Amino acid sequence: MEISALTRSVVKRNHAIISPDGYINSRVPGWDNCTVNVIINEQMGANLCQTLITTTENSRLTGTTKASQLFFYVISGQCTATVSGDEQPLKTGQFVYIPIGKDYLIEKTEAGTQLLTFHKVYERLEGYAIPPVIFGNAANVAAPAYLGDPALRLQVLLPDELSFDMAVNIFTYDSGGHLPLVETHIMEHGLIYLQGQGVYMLDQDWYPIKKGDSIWMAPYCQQWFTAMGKEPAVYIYYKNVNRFPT
Ligand code: UGY
Ligand code: MN
Repeated sequence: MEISALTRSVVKRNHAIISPDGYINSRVPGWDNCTVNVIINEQMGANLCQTLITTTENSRLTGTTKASQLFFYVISGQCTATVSGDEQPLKTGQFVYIPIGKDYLIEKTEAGTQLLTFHKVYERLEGYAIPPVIFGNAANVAAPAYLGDPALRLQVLLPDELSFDMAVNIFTYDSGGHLPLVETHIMEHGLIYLQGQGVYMLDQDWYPIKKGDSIWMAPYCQQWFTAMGKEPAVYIYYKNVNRFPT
């Protein structure tokens, strides 16, 4: 029998690991007939929000983005997304970016569909328009080697333009591939593992990580990862970008 007093989740001042064994559901107004786990949030000390939604066959998620822009990514399953009247099917690996001030509706959900969301308060940049709605598919995004290492591939899902203040990227590491340096940076991350396993170093602590685990890294949380096991390790992550450091 498993001992229920154990977990791999940790919540510290500048990083957290949230593994599914610790999930407790939240009820979110407007997001009906689904299970919502709020994984990263300002209550934790973060400046972003990350949730994981698991649908039934008649889930309906509706609302209007206000201060925060919203990014939905289909981890598995399918649904449709309607933003400002434009309805598009979304299957595994597809996503929609919803800027501020837009009505959205997610419906026609296959039972058990898993949706990831990232939310960030949008910071306007003088002289630049608010970004448009973007529907996309990770399968169609180039995966160049990261810093010249073919064992690491980085896909950039949102346009690399100054009007965007958040990036969402997919990082793939072949088994044995690792970050080439310990990153120490002002940008914050939220992420979830889509596949594989490995070991993450966060602020000089070492953690085994696998598919389904999420991580929050505050600004300046030191970070390094190595992939291990029989398949590549893949995570999708958020990063705040492109604004003047105050
Ligand atoms: O974009 C990044 O900062 C990325 N290389 N960090 C990470 O994967 N922990
Ligand atoms: Mn980083």
